[in-house]
Amino acid sequence: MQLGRIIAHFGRHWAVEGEAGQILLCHTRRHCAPPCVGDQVKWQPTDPGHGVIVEILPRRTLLTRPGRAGKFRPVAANLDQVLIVIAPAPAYDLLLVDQYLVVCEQHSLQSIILFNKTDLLSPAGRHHAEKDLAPYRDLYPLLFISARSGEGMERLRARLKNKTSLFAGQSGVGKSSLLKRLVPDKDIRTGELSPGTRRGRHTTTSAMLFHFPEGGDIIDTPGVAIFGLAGIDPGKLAWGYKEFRAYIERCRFNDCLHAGDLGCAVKQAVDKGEISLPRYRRYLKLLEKLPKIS
Ligand SMILES: Nc1nc2c(ncn2[C@@H]2O[C@H](COP(=O)(O)OP(=O)(O)OP(=O)(O)O)[C@@H](O)[C@H]2O)c(=O)[nH]1
Ligand SMILES: [Mg+2]
Ligand SMILES: [Zn+2]
Repeated sequence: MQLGRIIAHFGRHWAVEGEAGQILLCHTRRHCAPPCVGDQVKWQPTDPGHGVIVEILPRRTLLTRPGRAGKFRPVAANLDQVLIVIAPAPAYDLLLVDQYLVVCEQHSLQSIILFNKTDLLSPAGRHHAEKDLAPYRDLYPLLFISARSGEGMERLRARLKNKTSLFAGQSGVGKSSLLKRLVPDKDIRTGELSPGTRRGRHTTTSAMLFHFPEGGDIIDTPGVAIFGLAGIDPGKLAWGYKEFRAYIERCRFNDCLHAGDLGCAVKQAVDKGEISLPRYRRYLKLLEKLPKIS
């Protein structure tokens, strides 16, 4: 029996990196729970270049997504942090950012917000973006970066060192392009935005783990599909807005949904300017979305 790490997933097979750095294509034993990228596993060789995964070692953290029949599917294991990438094109959607943040809070994962493609911003556009993102400044690390010009890449490198990080974000925001800069000698595919819609083309099709030369690992993903809000209890959503937490206990009713309920300390904090109004509005929107998607 040997130890290894899952670095990619292809249908019913997983690529396992063995301790000697060799890569094996493995399947799992029948009835074995599905492994995912980032898992430490025990495996046994079968044919040359092939093996079978016999055990998944205990996970430090596990990011899951809602699957069929109310079940959860593992997305990535043993992560330290999630890098939420947004950009001026395709246009950023802060409701989606909040959705990612809530899911990360739920899984006890650190989040870092990366505003990529700063090279595309005019000075006025930059000012506008910084204002839009200001509510996040005190809550999460926020870096303005560019895979093209290299802005902010050193600060990003420092954040990635000796951590296991996962890229999340809409198709076309530049996740794979950033990875290419960070892990230079790898053959990583990136894709142009569609000329008409200015949206990404879903170039990356499965999660894959790469080693960061300075130490640590980075997982590239197809982005949006892996984060769902399904399974989040409406009563727990507010907890995912971490600046609300200090107020939640002070609401008059302990089942307060902070949506116009009587004696709501969260709403009072919004009125006093202690909680950002746009963040609160997005909370209400997500709350409204919840029952429909879970
Ligand atoms: N101007 C500019 N373009 C960038 C930057 N980063 C990425 N791009 C471009 O954005 C497009 C999409 O980049 P990708 O790296 O494929 O995006 P992705 O997030 O991996 O997309 P998916 O794999 O589809 O989820 C490509 O045309 C890149 O060249 C940047 O910093 N500035
Ligand atoms: Mg990609
Ligand atoms: Zn309340």
